[in-house]
Amino acid sequence: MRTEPSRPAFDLDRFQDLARRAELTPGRCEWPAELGSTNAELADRLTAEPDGWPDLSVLGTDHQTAGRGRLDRVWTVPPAACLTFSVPFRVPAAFPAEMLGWLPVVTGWCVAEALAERGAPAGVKWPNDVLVDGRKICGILTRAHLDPERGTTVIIGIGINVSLTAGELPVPTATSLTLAGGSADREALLVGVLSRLGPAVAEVLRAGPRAGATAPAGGVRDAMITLGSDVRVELPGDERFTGRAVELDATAALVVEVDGERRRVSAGDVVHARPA
Ligand code: BT5
Repeated sequence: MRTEPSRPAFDLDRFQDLARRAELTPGRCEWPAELGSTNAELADRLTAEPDGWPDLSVLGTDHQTAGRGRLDRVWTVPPAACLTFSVPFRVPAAFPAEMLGWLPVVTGWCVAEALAERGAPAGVKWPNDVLVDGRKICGILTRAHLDPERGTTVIIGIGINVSLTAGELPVPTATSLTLAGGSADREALLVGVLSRLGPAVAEVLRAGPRAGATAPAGGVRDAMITLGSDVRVELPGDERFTGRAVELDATAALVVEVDGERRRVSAGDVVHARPA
C-alpha cells in the first residue's frame, strides 16, 4: 500500500504577506480546501456576484475534485501537491475576439518565467502547456464568461504540479517542480506567477488588434519550444498532419510548414516529434 506524503495546506495569510512585500496587489483571494473545478466555480461566483471578483482576483483550492482540461479531458492531482487556481480579467469591448488566443500562451510564458525563478527552467508548448525537460508541469485552460451588461470576462485557469512524487504523476509525460529540482513553496510561486500575469495580460488586452506586437507576445515567441520543432498536429475532428512549426501569426495561431506550404492552426493539439 502506498501512503501519500503529508503536505501543508495553502497558507493564504502567508501568500498575502509575500504579495505585499513584492508590491503585488491581487484582487479578492479565496482558497477553499476543496472545490470541483476552480474555473467552473469562479464562473458561478461571477454570475452570482458580477462585481465581487475584480481583475487579478484568485480562486484556488488544495483539492480540486473535478479539474478540467480542454475538450472534456480531465486534470488530476493529489491534494495540496499542486497550485490550482483561476484568475478573472475583464475584456474591453473593443478587444477583437480573434486575439484571445494570446491569453493562454502569454499565461504560459508568465508561468515559465515564475518556474525558472523557483529553480526549474521551463518552456511554453503551444497552445496551453508549460514543459520542463519536455514534460508537462502546467496546464492552462481559459474560458470566456459572458455577462449581458458587463461584457466578457476571461477566466484563466492554471494548474501547476508542485510537489508530486514520481509515483503520483497522473500521466507518464508529466513532471513536477520538486522532481525538476525546484523549490516547493506554493505561496511564493503564486506571487511569482501573478506578478507577471497581471501586467502581461493587461498589456495584451490594452493592445487589442496589436496584441501580437506587445512585449509579452515577444516573450512568448522566445519561450515557445514548439517553434522550430517538427510537430504532429491533431485537429478537432480527427484530421492529423505533420510539419515544422515555424511561427506564431498575429493572433497566436501556429503556422506549420507542410511540404513547402504554410498551414495556420488556431485550435488543436500538437505533439513535438523531435526537439528543435
Ligand atoms: C490542460 O488541458 O492542460 C488544461 C489544464 C487546466 C487545469 C486548470 S487547474 C485550475 C483550472 N480549473 C480547472 O478545472 N482547470 C484549470 P489539456 O491540454 O486538454 O490537457 C489535459 C491532459 O493533460 C490530460 O488528458 C492528461 O493527459 C494530462 N494531465 C492531466 N493531469 C495532469 C497533470 N497533473 N500534469 C500533467 N498532465 C496532466
